[in-house]
Amino acid sequence: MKTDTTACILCSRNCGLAVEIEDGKFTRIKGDEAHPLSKGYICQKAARLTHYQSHQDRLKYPLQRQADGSFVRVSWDAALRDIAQRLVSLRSQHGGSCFAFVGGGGQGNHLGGAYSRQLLSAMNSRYAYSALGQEKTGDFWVNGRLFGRQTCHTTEDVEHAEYVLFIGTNPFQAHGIPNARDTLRDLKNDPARTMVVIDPRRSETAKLADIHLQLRPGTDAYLLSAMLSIIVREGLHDKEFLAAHCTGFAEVEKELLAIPVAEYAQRADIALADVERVARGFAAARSACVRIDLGIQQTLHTTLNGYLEKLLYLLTGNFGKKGGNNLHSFLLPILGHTDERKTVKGKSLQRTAHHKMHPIGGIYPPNILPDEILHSGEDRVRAVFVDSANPLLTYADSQAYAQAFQKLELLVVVDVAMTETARFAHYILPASSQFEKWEATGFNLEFPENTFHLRHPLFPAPDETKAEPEIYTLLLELMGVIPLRFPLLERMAKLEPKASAHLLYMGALGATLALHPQWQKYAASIVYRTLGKALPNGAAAAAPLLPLAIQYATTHFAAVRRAGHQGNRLTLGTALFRAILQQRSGTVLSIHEFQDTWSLIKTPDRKVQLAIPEMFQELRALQTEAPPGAEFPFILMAGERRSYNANQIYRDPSWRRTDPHGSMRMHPDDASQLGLANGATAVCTSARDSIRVVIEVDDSVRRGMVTLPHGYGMRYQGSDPIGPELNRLTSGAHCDPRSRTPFHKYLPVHIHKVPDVSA
Ligand SMILES: Nc1nc2c(c(=O)[nH]1)N[C@H]1C(S)=C(S)[C@@H](COP(=O)(O)OP(=O)(O)OC[C@H]3O[C@@H](n4cnc5c(=O)[nH]c(N)nc54)[C@H](O)[C@@H]3O)O[C@H]1N2
Ligand SMILES: Nc1nc2c(c(=O)[nH]1)N[C@H]1C(S)=C(S)[C@@H](COP(=O)(O)OP(=O)(O)OC[C@H]3O[C@@H](n4cnc5c(=O)[nH]c(N)nc54)[C@H](O)[C@@H]3O)O[C@H]1N2
Ligand code: SF4
Ligand SMILES: [Mo]
Repeated sequence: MKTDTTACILCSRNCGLAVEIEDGKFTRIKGDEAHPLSKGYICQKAARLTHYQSHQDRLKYPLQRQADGSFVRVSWDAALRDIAQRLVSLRSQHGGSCFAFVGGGGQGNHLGGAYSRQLLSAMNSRYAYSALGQEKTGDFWVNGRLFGRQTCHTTEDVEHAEYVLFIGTNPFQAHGIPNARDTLRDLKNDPARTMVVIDPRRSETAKLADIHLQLRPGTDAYLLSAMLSIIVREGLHDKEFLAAHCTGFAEVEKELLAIPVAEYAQRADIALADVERVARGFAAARSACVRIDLGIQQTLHTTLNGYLEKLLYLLTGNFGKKGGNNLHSFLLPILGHTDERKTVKGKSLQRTAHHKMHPIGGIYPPNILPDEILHSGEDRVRAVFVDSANPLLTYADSQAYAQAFQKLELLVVVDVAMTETARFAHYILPASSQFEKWEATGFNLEFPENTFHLRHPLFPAPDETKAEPEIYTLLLELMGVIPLRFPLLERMAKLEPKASAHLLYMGALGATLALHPQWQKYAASIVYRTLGKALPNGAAAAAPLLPLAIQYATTHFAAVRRAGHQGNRLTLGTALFRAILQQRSGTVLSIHEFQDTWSLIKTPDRKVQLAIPEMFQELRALQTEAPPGAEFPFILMAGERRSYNANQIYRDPSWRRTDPHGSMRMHPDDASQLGLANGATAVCTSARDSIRVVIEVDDSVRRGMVTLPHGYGMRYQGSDPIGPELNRLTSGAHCDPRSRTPFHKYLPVHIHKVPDVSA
């Protein structure tokens, strides 16, 4: 038996874990007290990680699909050579935009993304599609306008705020905030602090709240704009803050004063007095912050919701301060900046061939990908790599995805498991699990103290599995975009790092890339093959963290020093890199001061640009928007976070202690009207398709609203789908027109009782 440390890979919190291992298996999993952020905290899902590490769907060998749909085992060499050759030939025949990359990292594995991203460069394509493009890109778009860059991402100081507003998020189940259940309990138990939840369901979080505004689904834009209007009408905005740190307030104020507050409160089905109470309470608090998630990001007015939510803390001066919302630093560059109005060297950003859609934060929206493959134009997408994602179950419109993936000339899936998506692939490449390789998450979203956890392998990589850094580097070599050897860099890498502080290596790397600028995009694989080989304990995959740590330490010099790392302007980054390599429970990267928010902002004058004309237009359009029609009697929240779902990461259904069917929650009055009792089977029909569901009568949902969990529908060991195949019901077109993120939380449906066969 050995004990070791690692982190949970099931959600963006990546809590530190202390594990016991025997015979190559986890025998005990608990929170790691030494983890600088989670400090021993975990939720019920982490203790079941054995179900991720070892299960019957794990892939062992590269597989190639045969004409009859079956798969045969092939060698890595044969698979990668054929893939490389087909990619090169597609690129020369059709140009790089025939290639798209999907995924590139789940909840805990972003180190591989530094390598897989290089394949887009090798293909001369920008088409990076990922799950972020179906939830967060509307938010990133707004950040770009307000703060100057889409990489300016905000966090919320829930632990210290006097007044906390949770809008469209259920942290008790979904987490997303530090040590969620402890943090929520602290909030609840402190009479001096107020917790408000805006959610159409009396969620587990709402049950702990001081105030719950149980609004009508999809009406957040009405409710939030009414709150903002009350704030400016009553002069509750922070005039000093606005004058010092923002531009454009006068224009925003004019728009907000035009809002018919009482009418909008009614539209959201919230008593005006309650709207006023929350608006006034939030504005008056000494510190207040807003935490949001899918409840406003995957429903009507996605992008506008993101704007209004941010105006709440900006107009009240709760930005750049303790207990407010703040910008934060990133170590791994998981987001880019792609302003659709700008041109690069006279050309506008690469828009897609069919939908003419631009990327946001460097990411294209999965809602459009099937059309980009299926259209008949010469410039359609013909080859796709899927890595760390299961789009056949998780992206809108499963049928369209199935049809599109069948049409591809080349589909390669890199995964640890035989997934629903992998079944469509020409090649399936088996990845080592996240406990069998060096890994890390780029979800370092904290401020003022930010952390990073480089995880070391706990188990040897089994069978023929390989880690992504090796897979993608081999591919680049076979495609001929990088050479096999870098003699100078290899020599420099071997120098004792303590004496040279890696600086000689970095100098040689800089010189090599200056001499061969065409290799710059492949720096990750180059440092992996050279510096990587010289790193202790086989940590080659971590090599790209050296240049990233240097960059981080240069940008956040004082904050990195404040976290206890020692060095001067030249050596601090290499010291940070060594700390990351050595500290097995995670490293505090930086400790900022709240006023540093103003150095993280990227507008030329370091002021927040409050006025966004496109958002004013959407705000005005609310006034004339028709209320929803009556053809579909129910609004389905398609994708709820519960105790026993974790995206598509666990496949073996025996991990669940409850809710084996992933049942549909329905209000008792609705259930009795339809003649449905607990456990009854019903058919749920959207404009797209129908699925069978099992009913769970539950008075936490509003009347007219039903919910189904996200993260079911797997065919474990080739079984029938287990639980709802949710995205058979959704469609690509049901989405925000600006960001193209789906309205999964607002899916109009019919529900019918399945006639009792025995009757
Ligand atoms: N247990 C578990 N935890 C997870 C995951 C998981 O699969 N399982 N997945 C992780 C991932 S990838 C993500 S992105 C996060 C998502 O985390 P959350 O967004 O917090 O979780 P959801 O349950 O999808 O939705 C949040 C809430 O939105 C509410 N809602 C629905 N419609 C509306 C509306 O119109 N307005 C408002 N204001 N609220 C609405 C729902 O009732 C629900 O309580 O969770 C992460 N954590
Ligand atoms: N209708 C509806 N659809 C939704 C949602 C919803 O609420 N409603 N939620 C959406 C959200 S917010 C998200 S984030 C997405 C999530 O959906 P996806 O982006 O598809 O991600 P996961 O479900 O996490 O799937 C992760 C895949 O990575 C594989 N994997 C695990 N470890 C490794 C590894 O080390 N290497 C490789 N190569 N693969 C690995 C797993 O086996 C799994 O197949 O789903 C979205 N889909
Ligand atoms: S699922 Fe999320 S909150 Fe729960 S232990 Fe894992 S990382 Fe922590
Ligand atoms: Mo997500």
